[in-house]
Amino acid sequence: MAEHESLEFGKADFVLLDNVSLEEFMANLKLRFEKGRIYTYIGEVVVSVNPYRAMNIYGRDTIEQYKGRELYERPPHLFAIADAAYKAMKRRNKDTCIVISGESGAGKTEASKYIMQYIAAITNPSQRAEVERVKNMLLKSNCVLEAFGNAKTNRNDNSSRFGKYMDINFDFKGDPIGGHINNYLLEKSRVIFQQEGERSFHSFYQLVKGAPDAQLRSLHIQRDPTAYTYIKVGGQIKSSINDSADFKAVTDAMKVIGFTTEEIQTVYKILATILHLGNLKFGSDGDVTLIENSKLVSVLGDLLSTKDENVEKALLYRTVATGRDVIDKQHTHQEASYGRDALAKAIYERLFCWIVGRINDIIEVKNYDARVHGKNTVIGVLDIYGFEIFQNNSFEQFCINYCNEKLQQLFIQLVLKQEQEEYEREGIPWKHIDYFNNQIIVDLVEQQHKGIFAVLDEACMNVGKVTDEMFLQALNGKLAKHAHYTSRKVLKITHSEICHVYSVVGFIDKNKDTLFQDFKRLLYNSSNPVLKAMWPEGKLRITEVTKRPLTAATLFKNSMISLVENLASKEPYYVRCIKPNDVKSPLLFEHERCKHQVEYLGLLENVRVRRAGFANRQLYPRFLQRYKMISEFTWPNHDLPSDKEAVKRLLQGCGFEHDVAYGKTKVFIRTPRTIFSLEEQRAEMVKRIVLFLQKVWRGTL
Ligand code: AD9
Ligand code: MG
Repeated sequence: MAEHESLEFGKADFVLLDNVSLEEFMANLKLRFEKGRIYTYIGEVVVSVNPYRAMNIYGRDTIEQYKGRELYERPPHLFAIADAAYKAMKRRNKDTCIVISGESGAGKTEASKYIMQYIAAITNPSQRAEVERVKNMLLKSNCVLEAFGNAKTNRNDNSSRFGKYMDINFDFKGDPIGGHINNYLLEKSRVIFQQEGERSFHSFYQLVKGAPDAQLRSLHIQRDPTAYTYIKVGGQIKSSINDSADFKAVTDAMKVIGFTTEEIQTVYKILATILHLGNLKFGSDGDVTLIENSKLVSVLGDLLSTKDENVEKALLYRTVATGRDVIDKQHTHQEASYGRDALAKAIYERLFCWIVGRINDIIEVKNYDARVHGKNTVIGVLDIYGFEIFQNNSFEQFCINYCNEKLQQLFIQLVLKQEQEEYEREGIPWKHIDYFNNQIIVDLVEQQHKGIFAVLDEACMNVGKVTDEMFLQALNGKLAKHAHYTSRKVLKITHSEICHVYSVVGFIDKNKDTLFQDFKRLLYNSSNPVLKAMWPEGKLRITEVTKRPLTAATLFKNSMISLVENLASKEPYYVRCIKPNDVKSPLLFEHERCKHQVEYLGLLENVRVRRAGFANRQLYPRFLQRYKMISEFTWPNHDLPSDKEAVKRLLQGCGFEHDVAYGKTKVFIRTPRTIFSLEEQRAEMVKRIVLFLQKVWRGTL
């Protein structure tokens, strides 16, 4: 258990605390942060505190130190967890996943990148060109996704505004052969609006600041981000990020991944389209709605490769089917603005999903025949948007925070609940450890018929005009008695240490997420094949479109449920990130702030369960299969009445009796050191057996 680490740096594993109390936990966390030890274990869980400074602990030599080592042999590190997940996958042919959680700015995305770098660095020792190519594409995809999916918020200068789950596939040798990315609900409202002090997605500023003059000219864009309404709403154009250099890096990354020139050009045309849309102004002449700056219409026509009059018509009219008749209905001023904003959001979201889809096409596993090469296994890395509460929280925060509750529930299920249930099932003496089970909060949001999402969907189904206010009243009616729901003018959820407050303004609209059909047809009819391919549903005629699409909340809920199912089917490893302060300082450990996170992440309960529990457990036959050669009672076969008796005998012989417990079907081992020692003895015996056999073969015995 990292004994080589001196105690001056605190305890490397919280399980080793003298007393498991919040005070001791916090003192250890603080001491380690101040000494530059940002990682600490709780058994196999890594607790990480954002250092807010460059740390010299991710280089080649550090990677070498962790490669192939057991968790407790080296100081706590993300690399050790990555290695453990990799080893488990390789040794046992099991799919594993690494779940990274923590609030916004706590360091999840950085952690996910270090983990991927580590995996890339330790694989493909024979330098196969194809594997190198795959690894390079996997790493480069991060840079592209961050450009389009991340933005500066008031919590984090590089905040992920989408959830990302990436599978890396490995062949039987343990080398990466491909991957797949799932993305979750992009915060597309940011395309048209940002809170004060925030920015839109990096991609826009990168284009305006970094694109060569000729390219900007062809896009009709000026080199001045403040000229574009949509990306200056937050009043924050600058950031700690170098947009101009990033433009080049992202374009290069797209090329390396395998985007064609036409595709890359289309990507930038779409960004330019959005910037121009934001500047489009509507006016009216009597009853007629007009576009004031009509010059922009031809710019849009050019960028979208379609006729100007089609653009103008789609912006000002919508086609409505009344019985068998189809008529063009003119938008009011307000409807036209609404339509324009919906279009800007929709094309950005579609672009983002298309980018993910293209990356997936390119990185997906090809030419792998499982019958020849054996099963290909997977390590999944989950990096989502962290829990966040701003001055003003809307539908997006509600979804993001629900997603975090869902992941916390998975952690509870796998780490706190199942663990305790297993001891009870196996008949191991056990004193139950209490924890707050947030299932009730998850239910409050997602339950069928009664949950907040269900009430929202119901409100959106109503044919008449439903306002956000009416939705809130419906919630109050249905949930008034719920212990964790409070509401007056806002929607409020309280539990343990957390209180989420949301304004319901915009919920109905964002949930319905309507985009006039006319826009879909406009984009589908573009003569740019890349753009056209993004809008296949534009093919439908107005009379063919009848089915009501699923709401944003339902789509998100379904994707979260399947994400959690997927994670639960794999062997999970956890990284729990903590944000030490709100001012991005490397020196400040804000006690209350950190304590709060330790509490709601359930870390103390994690230590308690872990400490009272056992690091390792194995079915008796499996245990024997691996270690039987180290005992004369079990090698080559035992004659005891059961495998359980045989395992007892073996462990007694090794002197580990005090460190184990015998369940009904499994042996439980308390400390990793015992396993380590068993492994050493086994390796020694294997060596001896091999030598012995070699001598037999050579006839020298
Ligand atoms: V959010 O939920 O996407 O808003 P994250 O992903 O948890 O959030 P992120 O990884 O983006 O946070 O980290 C925020 C910032 O903290 C980074 O941009 C770095 O400046 C800083 N950071 C985080 N981890 C490290 C690290 N290991 N070393 C140095 C770090 N700096
Ligand atoms: Mg992030």
